[in-house]
Amino acid sequence: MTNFTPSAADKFSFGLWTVGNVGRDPFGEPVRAPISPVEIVHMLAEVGAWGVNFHDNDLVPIDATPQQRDKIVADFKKALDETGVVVPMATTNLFTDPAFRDGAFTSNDPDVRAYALQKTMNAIDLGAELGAETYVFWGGREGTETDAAKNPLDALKWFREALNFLSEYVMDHGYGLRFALEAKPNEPRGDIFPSTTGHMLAFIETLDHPEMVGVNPEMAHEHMAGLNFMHAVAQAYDAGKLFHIDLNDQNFARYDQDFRFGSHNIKQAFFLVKFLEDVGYDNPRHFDAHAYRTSDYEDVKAFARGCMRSYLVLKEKARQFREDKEIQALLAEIHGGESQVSKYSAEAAAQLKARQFDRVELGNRGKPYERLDQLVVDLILGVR
Ligand code: GLT
Ligand code: MN
Ligand code: MN
Repeated sequence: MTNFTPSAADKFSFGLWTVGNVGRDPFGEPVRAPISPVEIVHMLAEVGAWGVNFHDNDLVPIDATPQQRDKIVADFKKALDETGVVVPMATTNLFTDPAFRDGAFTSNDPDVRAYALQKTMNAIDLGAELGAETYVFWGGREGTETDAAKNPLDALKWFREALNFLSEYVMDHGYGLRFALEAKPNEPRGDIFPSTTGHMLAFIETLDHPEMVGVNPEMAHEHMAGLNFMHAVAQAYDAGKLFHIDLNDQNFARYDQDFRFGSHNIKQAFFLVKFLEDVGYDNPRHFDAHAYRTSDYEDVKAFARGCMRSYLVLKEKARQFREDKEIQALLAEIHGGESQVSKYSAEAAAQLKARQFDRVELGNRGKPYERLDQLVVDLILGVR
């Protein structure tokens, strides 16, 4: 039995905005005093995380002078060197500043679209300087409240142009970064586009350099849309596009709660971890969550430790699932052998057409999924 201590091999990361979240919400002021990026790096090292991610302005304030920027970056690098914490991912804040009130790459204002590109190029430089290998695009303000105002075909065209431009920028500078697109159906916009991981996967194929663009699915965001997160992750993986993942938790049909991973939908979390471990997912495991507003910073550490611990506990449960004789015997029975039809040939089609099926008998075949599912529930609840 493991003691569930995180290690670098787990690739657990947190954003500066996650453990550094001050607890502001639409109805209330911050409840925690801001802590500096340097302090956050030390806190992450203390709880055993591997990586730290940031938006440009989590690290460097939007109105910093070049001298201030250089000092902040030097202090941050020193904290990374002292702790061994790495920067796997960086991103751009294209949603807080009022300039982005109608979006960034998809704003109706061409000056804003150009400013968003400029801001992202600078942020990519910053991410590359600190060693990031993945660059996330979360378009929180890319969307509408009224469809009278914006044509989604224009928005898709502008978003595509921006990503094509930035792909060339990255290649031109030899940065070796990969892009990961993160979807969310709504909030803060009435509707955000593209809205789900599935939409993103289809959109990627329309880009000039689809090979360098994947997705960053977030559990809470797919749950907001009422979808099965593990299925979205599996489709991204199948397409070779699971470059990054945002782990957290979320009650269905609510606002973006960004709860501690494993805090709410334990069964979905189990099947997700099982999937990632079964396929040998080896990219960062980022916890894009924040502590309850009731927490102080001591409790924020409990939050961060809890995210990682739940992942590792579920990883151990996934191992037990694989080694459980009763579960495996049931699975073998359920799967019923190899496919009989796969590749088309005229002969295979003719043979299949000639075959006699006992449709009634097929319809009478039950599946012991209740038994199987209860075994899984027992396993998760720790009574197996
Ligand atoms: C913001 C959002 C997240 C995104 C982050 C990256 S910022 O907190 O809610 O889901 O992953 O821009
Ligand atoms: Mn979220
Ligand atoms: Mn996220």
